[in-house]
Amino acid sequence: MRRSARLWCYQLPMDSGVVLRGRRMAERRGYIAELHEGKRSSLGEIAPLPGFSVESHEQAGQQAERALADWVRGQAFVETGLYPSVAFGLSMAGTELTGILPAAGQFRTAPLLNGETDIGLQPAQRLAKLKVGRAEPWQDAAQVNQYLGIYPNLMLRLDANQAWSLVQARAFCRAITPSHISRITFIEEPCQRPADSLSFADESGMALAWDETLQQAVRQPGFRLESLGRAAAIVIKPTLIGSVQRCANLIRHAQILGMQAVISSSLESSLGLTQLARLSGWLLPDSVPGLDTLNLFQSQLEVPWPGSTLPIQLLHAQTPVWQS
Ligand code: OSB
Ligand code: MG
Repeated sequence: MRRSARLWCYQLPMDSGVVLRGRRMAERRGYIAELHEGKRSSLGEIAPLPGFSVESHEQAGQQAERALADWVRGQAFVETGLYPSVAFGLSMAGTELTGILPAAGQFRTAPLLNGETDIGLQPAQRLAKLKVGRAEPWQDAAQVNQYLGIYPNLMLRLDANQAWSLVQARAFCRAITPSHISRITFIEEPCQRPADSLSFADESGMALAWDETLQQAVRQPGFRLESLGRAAAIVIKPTLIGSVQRCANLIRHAQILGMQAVISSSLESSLGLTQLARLSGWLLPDSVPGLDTLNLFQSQLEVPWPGSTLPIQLLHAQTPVWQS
């Protein structure tokens, strides 16, 4: 069947308050790969996340062009040697093209709380996510206590982004109302050092999730999930991990080890985010993904997120940066 492909480049303005690893992010840049084969077509997002991805925007674009040119000439996508963001975007477009990726998805995600306890949450909300580690540990704990006190059915995922020493993590835990500990489904990366996070989880009884530690460890050749040490969960950011196949293998491995897996956003546009919701619904039908990042943008891209009222920027309003 006849193949053709295009590569688009997008730039989306972000909300003024988006800060990532201490850097303000005024806009998000990335690429969209478009595949055509016979009558079918599909899209995939390639958007390295500055400060998190090893590859730059430019490196990802150049590699994507080469891989797409090979694909148009009849080769299959080979993920070895591809940057994670490129492997993810191309394999996503591939699974959509062949109809493997179901159209239905898990669009119910864990909402990111913004620290104002009086707003937003429906009384029926059962799961939300709260960032900690930015204020003093006792202040974070007070906020957790407040949310769990106000919403008796709420469970919380916490994310400290490796902010604490073991001493600070202990101070946080001491200030949590003891009966609330079991309503923290997990805390992502409490400590600067993974070994301290493991000690903290052991002594506090709080369930631990790897995020940064996992994204970094998968880059080592011969990586094995067991080597990370016992945690209750792993957070998988496919743009930082790689192909759909690699994410699926990781999920299967986590399940064998009795770990929960959660698919999460790397600030993809609405196009990539809706595909992540479909990927999560497909590979993890019982899991709520961490995809509540659309509202950090001022507009969507091409594919709307169900129910979102943000304006939609269309790909075809631009010209592709490459085609074949
Ligand atoms: O800290 O987990 C993070 C998004 C981009 C970069 C880093 C992070 C995130 C998220 C995504 O928090 C949302 C989620 O995981 O629920
Ligand atoms: Mg995290």
